[in-house]
Amino acid sequence: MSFLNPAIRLSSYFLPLLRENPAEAQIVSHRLMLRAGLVRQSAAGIYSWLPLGFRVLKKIEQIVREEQDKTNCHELLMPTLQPAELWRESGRYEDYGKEMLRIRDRHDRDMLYGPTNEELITDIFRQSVRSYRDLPLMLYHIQWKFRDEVRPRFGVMRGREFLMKDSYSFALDYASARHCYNKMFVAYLRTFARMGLKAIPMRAATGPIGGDLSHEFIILAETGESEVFCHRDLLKLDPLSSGVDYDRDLEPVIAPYTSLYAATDEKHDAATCDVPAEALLHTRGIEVGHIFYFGAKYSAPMGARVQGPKGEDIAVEMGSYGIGVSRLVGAIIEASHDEAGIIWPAPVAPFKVGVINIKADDAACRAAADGVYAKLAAAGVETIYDDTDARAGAKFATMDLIGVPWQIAIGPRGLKAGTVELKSRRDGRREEVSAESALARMTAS
Ligand code: 5CA
Repeated sequence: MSFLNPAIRLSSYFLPLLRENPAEAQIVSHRLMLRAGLVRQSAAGIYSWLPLGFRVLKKIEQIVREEQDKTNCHELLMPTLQPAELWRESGRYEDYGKEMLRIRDRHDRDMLYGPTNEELITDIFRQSVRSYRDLPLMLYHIQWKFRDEVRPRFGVMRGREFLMKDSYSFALDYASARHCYNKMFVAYLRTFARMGLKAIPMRAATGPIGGDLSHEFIILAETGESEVFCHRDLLKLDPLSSGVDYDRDLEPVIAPYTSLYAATDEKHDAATCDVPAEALLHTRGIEVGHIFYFGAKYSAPMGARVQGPKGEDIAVEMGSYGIGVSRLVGAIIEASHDEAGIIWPAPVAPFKVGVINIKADDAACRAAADGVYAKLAAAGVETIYDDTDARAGAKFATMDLIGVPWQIAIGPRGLKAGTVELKSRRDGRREEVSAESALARMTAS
């Protein structure tokens, strides 16, 4: 069930489409996001999410949330603005450099727009958790971040303001911390697979987050910003082929992934790469997630300590785990489009069905189309109904552009024969079927 308005008439919707390709867009996802009325830029790397884009963003967010919740990671919400003091405690305030947007409030206090939340969550943890009995603990939020990137580009792919899901784990010892890491590893595989993406976990550099163990989750794409090396067989694995029990040892679950070579260019080492030339993929990709284990990097300087079973004082072992929620919208389009527009995978599609009245000025067609729309709406099928008086060709082009998985077109010829046209956006297949059978198909799953 979705909380999004299930049924929309295009005549009263806000869907500002662009007929021409916007000059500023260098990659297809950016072009299509602007053309299909998903986003509008308000400043370099900062975007408003228009109604259609907002729906997709919320769908992605919900899949991310469901898979996090299954790992027993708990959702909270931290603010976007953070006090500089916390970052002085960890030593990152100066280190973070120009990417951090620094703000001074009216009392001359140094603040910042959070680029990530390790310090803030560690502060929340240390105020309340004192005993090993409360560990392990995993918390996450889905919140806007700001990084003053030197070169924001490719639309929402490399934005300055962007939506991230970030989780944080607190554990008593290394083994428990690794279990948290493995949980997130598996949850990420499942999350991206549910969106129709093949995300490959790769050994990666840790950058300003720190630590010495991290994996980036990468979607292969020529337009991606990361250069990657990996074994072809990784593409054959299906994370959804079996269920998962997060309380069990997860090493056997991640082994099929970690035992095959996969590394981003910073970690790639031709000397240790054991992949035969014909099985090695050397290509580019989009980083949609990144998980880190960094031990006591924040807990030690910030005093996030608990009492162990023998009364000893222990700095907790931490990890953090990010997903680029807004970047995923672009990444999914890069992976799924054609020359006519976006092809949404069903689980993230803004609507399931587009209803088209082919002959706007025909009373019988209008009545039939209204009827189909009303039934879909009543059944709670997410539907967008093109009830405008645009030409049929323009209506089909709009539905193709916005990428709704199914189209039901109602016209005079079909009405006579007692049929509507049901089209699948993904393979372009058209079928003449009765309105009842089209409705039954759309409400079935
Ligand atoms: N604190 C850690 C994990 S919570 C962290 O910040 N990791 S990160 O830097 O790798 O970011 C997590 C994810 O956010 C990335 O994998 C990427 O998908 C997304 N992301 C990072 N920078 C941007 C950006 N400028 N625009 C859009 N998405 C971004």
